[in-house]
Amino acid sequence: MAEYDEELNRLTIKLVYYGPAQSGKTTNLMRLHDFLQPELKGEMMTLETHNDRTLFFDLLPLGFTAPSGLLVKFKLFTVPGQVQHDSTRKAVLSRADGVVFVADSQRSQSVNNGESFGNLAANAGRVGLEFERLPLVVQFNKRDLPNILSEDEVRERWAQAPWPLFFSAALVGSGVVETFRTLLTAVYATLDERFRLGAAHGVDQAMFVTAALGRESPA
Ligand SMILES: Nc1nc2c(ncn2[C@@H]2O[C@H](COP(=O)(O)OP(=O)(O)O)[C@@H](O)[C@H]2O)c(=O)[nH]1
Ligand SMILES: [Mg+2]
Repeated sequence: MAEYDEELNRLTIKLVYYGPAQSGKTTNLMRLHDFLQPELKGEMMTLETHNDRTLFFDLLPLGFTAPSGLLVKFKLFTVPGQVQHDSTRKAVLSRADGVVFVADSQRSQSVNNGESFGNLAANAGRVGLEFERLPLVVQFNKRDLPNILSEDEVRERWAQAPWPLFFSAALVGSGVVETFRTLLTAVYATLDERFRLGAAHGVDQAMFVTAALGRESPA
């Protein structure tokens, strides 16, 4: 639920990277941060929790001004993946406008992926998000490693799922921007419904995505 500040005519959009411990959430955020031009991003910040960290940064810290005058900003977060940090995960997930679920492609991690995805669905409910309507992109990371599920296996397992699926190697930056761009596209659709971004504010999907990413990025 994006935060709309009427006085400042400002919309702040919250995007969250969720997933099991060590799947590459932090690496995604760092690569994305590297990719963005300096004027588009705030500093990478961390909130320390016992033996893990929540990372976040502001995207468009000065905001993007829509033709209507509406100011649009983004905040990007990662959650700590360890099972014991559930209260932090809930707090970070609260009021999220969109989520990237980062799964670890290694065969050994299948159970952890499944548990974490279940935890996402449960916590979405607990913080009052309607999981079925939450803009979500699923990313299978660490494609560079041996002993990973094949793309066909992943596609087969997720065949019934409605969410876009990406394959990435965040360590070397592959798939990171593509995943994020698709999330922005999904988030635009729900925000357009709620805040009439197109009709009332003159912001179409392409303008929204380009404002956040700052430039055309590799396909
Ligand atoms: N081989 C490989 N390692 C990765 C990849 N992405 C992340 N890692 C490594 O996996 C470990 C955990 O990554 P991190 O981003 O901290 O995971 P997080 O717990 O989900 O935030 C680190 O050592 C990363 O360098 C990847 O695509 N390939
Ligand atoms: Mg992390």
